[in-house]
Formats: sequence, C-alpha cells, structure tokens
Amino acid sequence: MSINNCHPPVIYDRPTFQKSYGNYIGGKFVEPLSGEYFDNSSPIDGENFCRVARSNADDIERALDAAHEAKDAWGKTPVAERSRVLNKIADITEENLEFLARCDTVDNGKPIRETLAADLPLVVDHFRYFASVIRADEGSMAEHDENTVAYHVHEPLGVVGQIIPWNFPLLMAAWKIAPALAAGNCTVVKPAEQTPVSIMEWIKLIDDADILPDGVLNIVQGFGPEAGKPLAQSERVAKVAFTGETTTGRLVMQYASENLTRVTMELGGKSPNVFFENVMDADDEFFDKCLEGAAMFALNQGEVCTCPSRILVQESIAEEFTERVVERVKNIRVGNPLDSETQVGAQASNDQFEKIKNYFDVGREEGAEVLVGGKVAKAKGVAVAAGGDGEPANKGYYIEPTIFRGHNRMRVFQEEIFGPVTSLTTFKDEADAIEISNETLYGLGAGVWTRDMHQAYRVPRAIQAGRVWVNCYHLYPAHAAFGGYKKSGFGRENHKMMLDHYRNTKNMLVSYDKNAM
Ligand code: TXE
Repeated sequence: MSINNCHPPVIYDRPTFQKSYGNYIGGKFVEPLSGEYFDNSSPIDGENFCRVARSNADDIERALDAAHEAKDAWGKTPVAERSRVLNKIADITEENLEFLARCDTVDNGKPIRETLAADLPLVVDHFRYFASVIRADEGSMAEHDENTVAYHVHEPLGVVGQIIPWNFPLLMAAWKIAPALAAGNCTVVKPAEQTPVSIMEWIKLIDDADILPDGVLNIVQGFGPEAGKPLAQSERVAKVAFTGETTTGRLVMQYASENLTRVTMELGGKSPNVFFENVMDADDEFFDKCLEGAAMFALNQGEVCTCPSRILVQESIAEEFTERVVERVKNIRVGNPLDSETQVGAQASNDQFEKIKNYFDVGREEGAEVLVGGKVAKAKGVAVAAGGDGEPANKGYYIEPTIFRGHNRMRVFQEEIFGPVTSLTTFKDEADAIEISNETLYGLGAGVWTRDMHQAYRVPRAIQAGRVWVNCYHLYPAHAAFGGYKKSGFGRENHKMMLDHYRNTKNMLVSYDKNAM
C-alpha cells in the first residue's frame, strides 16, 4: 500500500443503493422486528442516502435461532465442501470488486484507490487463505504406551458473535467471518452503525449465488448498546470477537463474562514509527521509502488501529528528516474519495471529524507545535456549502494531514486520535527509542526503519507490540498474525493460528489393550 499517485485519473460513480436495508437472517432479508430504522449518511457529503434496520435484542434472538438451527449441519460439513464455499465467496467478491469498492468508499469515505487496491483484494485473499488452510489442517496423535494413544481433534465452537468496526467495513468483516466459517461455526455479525451498507450489498451477491446454507452467516444491523450488547451478553454464543475502542472492548468483555463466553479483542493503538540515523541518505530509494513510511499515518485518513501515530526520529537527523517528511505531507491530496487521485478522503463520521478537531485544540493547548496541517481541509472535487462563519466550506468531513511536534507525555502522543494525525518527537539512542516506543498503554503496531541488520532484529524484539514492521509498514497479508499486547487487546486475527480461537480441542485417550477389545 502506498499513498503515491496513480494514473490515469478516474472519477468513479456512486453505486445505486436501496432506500432501505433490513437484516440478513436464516438466508432471508428481513425487516427489524420493531420496524425501526436509522438514517445512514455518506461522509463524502454528510447527506443521508438510505435507512438501515435499528435492531434490538429480539432481532439478535431471531438470528441466533437461525444460527443454532444451522450449526450442526455446517459443523459436520466436510472440510473440502466448506473450503469450496469460502473459495466461491472469494470468487464472487473478486468478480464484483469494483462495485463493492465503490460501496465501501461511499459508506466510509475512504479513497477508492485504497478500496480497489487494498481493502477488497485483501477480503478476497482472506477467504482464499482460510479456504486453503483448513484443507491442510490436521489433528495429532501421540502414543502414551504401546496400547494407549492420545488423539487431538478440533471441533467447532458452534455459534459465535462478531462485532465489526467502521474503519474497514468489508475487510474487518472478512477477517472475522472467514476463519469462523472455515472452522465450522455459524455466526451472527453486527456491523458498525456508521458503515452498514457495503456488507448488505456483499451478502446480496453471496445470497444470489446460493452457496451458503441458510443460517450459517447472519447479519444484524444496529447500534452497539441495542444490538451489540445483547449479542455479547447472550448465553447462546460460544465466543465473541470484537474490534473497536478499548473502552467499548472492556464493556463487551463484561457482558461476555456473565456467561464465561470466550472473547478476542482487537482494540486501540498508538503505534511508534522509529527512524534511526542510518536511514538518512538524501538520494537513495530506501530513504524515499522511509519518508513514505513516515507519511503512512495519513493512510485511510488515519482511521487504522495500527496508524503510525507517533514518529520517533533520531536527534542527529531530526531536522532534515522532519523537513523532508513535512514537504511530502504537504503534497498529499485530500479530496473526493471517488476520485482515483485522492489520497486522503473523508473521515468516517461527523463524530470522528469533531473528535479530531478537538485534538487539534488539545495539542495546541498543551504546547505541541503544528508542523503541517492542524485544520479542516479544503478537499478537491467535493461539494461546498456555506460554513458556520459565512466562509464556504466542504460538505463532508475532511481533515488536513497533520504533524504535531512535542514530547511523548503529551495527550496527542498518548491518546488514540484516529485521524490523519501523527506526533513527532526525537530520541538520542537505541535504548531511548525503545523506552519511548513502550511508554504507552497500547501495543498493537510499530515500525522500525534501519539499515543495520542487528538493530533490525534487536529493536523489534524489544518493542512491546503484536505487529512490528521493519523497513515497511501497513502490509496485511492473511498469513501474518495480527493482534495486540497490553491495552490493544488479545487473541490474534489472520494466520492459521487464529483457527484455534474458533474451535475446541478434544483429546481422546484410547486404550487398545487387547483385553478391552
Ligand atoms: O467505536 P466502538 P466507535 C476507536 C477510535 C475511534 C473510537 C470510537 O479511536 O475514534 O474507537 O469509535 C459496537 N456493546 N476505534 O465509537 O464504540 C459498535 O456498534 C456491544 C478503534 O465507533 O468501539 C461497532 O459495531 N457493541 C478501532 C463496534 O462496537 C458495541 C475501530 C465499534 O464501536 C457497544 C473503531 C456495546 N456497548 C474505532 N458499543 C480499531 N481498533 O480498529 C459499541 N459497540
């Protein structure tokens, strides 16, 4: 993934959406039982474009009924057949990639270049990866003595609940759905209320192909406290998978603990991106890659839990490095997310927009220096309306990529802003870099940039984070484990090890003693 320009420039059309979206339960598109809906807007212009089911505990129960009805058959479906279904889902997604990318872009505000080149291809890859690993998956056996054998086999959990965030609507859903189904579970999925639509367009395509047995995958729309809570609280789910804010994760764990339901948590982050002095070389390709790596905080408008939201640069190169990064960030194009040249689109919601603007005040008040950005953006190709002070302003939620300079104790270095904002500070030596990196509640991602191969091993080992990129950033292949240390959560996503979060291991200890047979 890169935020470089791509050519030729194209402005993509908005898809034609339905006026109204219900839930998908038991293989049917159904209205919410209460008959209530909420309005859904696009962050591109802030305008409502459809309404979506405002579900409650009754809808969750209905989805759980459907999932429980389907679970025995799906759990016993031969692995080869489950794999075929996942591969078919991948094929359908790939055949409709551009359409789904446009849906995600309109609903979330992220640039089409990213949904086309990253989000949707990664969705496809994810289903293919889990379709493959279950074919190669095996149990184990060990001899206890000459007559006695211990077998280990895997069994699906049954029905699981999955709560999805809004920052990668389809990709985060795929990260959860693919392994759950691969391991033989049925699922009830609660998408984020900010981005409910692309998953409904996706499930329509899957439903049309008639490949997924009814009740295996159910989607219930609505708000967290009304639909997410009863899902997490239900004694009818064997596991809850959650991605979202750390404080919400704590609540979801409390709900799940009522029934001792197992949970996995992907939570917030404040990832350090560390640049050692040996990267400095004004002209070479690697140094250019480092500058690109520093600018990656603006990718997906900074709405990524691994956003490299703290830049740590060695003192000896800080001045020139900072100047070069600022120069690059000034050239990032903020604009209409449907324009293929746009690098930074709209923040996903008005709440998010307001939250980021508030952090501009926080940063300034605590004495952080704004090196670039620090305000609402004039986005290219976006409708304008009269602003509050009479000045024309963009409709929608656009923020200038921003770099603060300050020290690691400041709130803008410690709190998750979830916008195209990073905070830069300096370090003296390697030990200092490690100390500052780890001086955070979080431990999700980190970046280390160095030409020293010993440092390239030593430093990532010392950083307390579940994913450390070395000389690269923001790559998410399905076969690389992803997850947090500290307050960034626990459990892993991606990688075949994740299957173990979606199944039980049974040990059968069998005596073949001849007297017993
Ligand atoms: O997240 P929430 P929000 C962070 C980011 C962002 C902040 C707020 O810093 O600014 O969270 O975003 C569901 N019971 N991340 O408020 O609330 C909700 O409906 C059960 C980081 O949108 O965590 C949605 O489906 N479910 C992040 C999901 O939880 C509940 C991604 C996420 O919403 C619930 C998103 C409840 N009581 C935001 N309340 C990441 N780690 O990638 C809400 N939900």
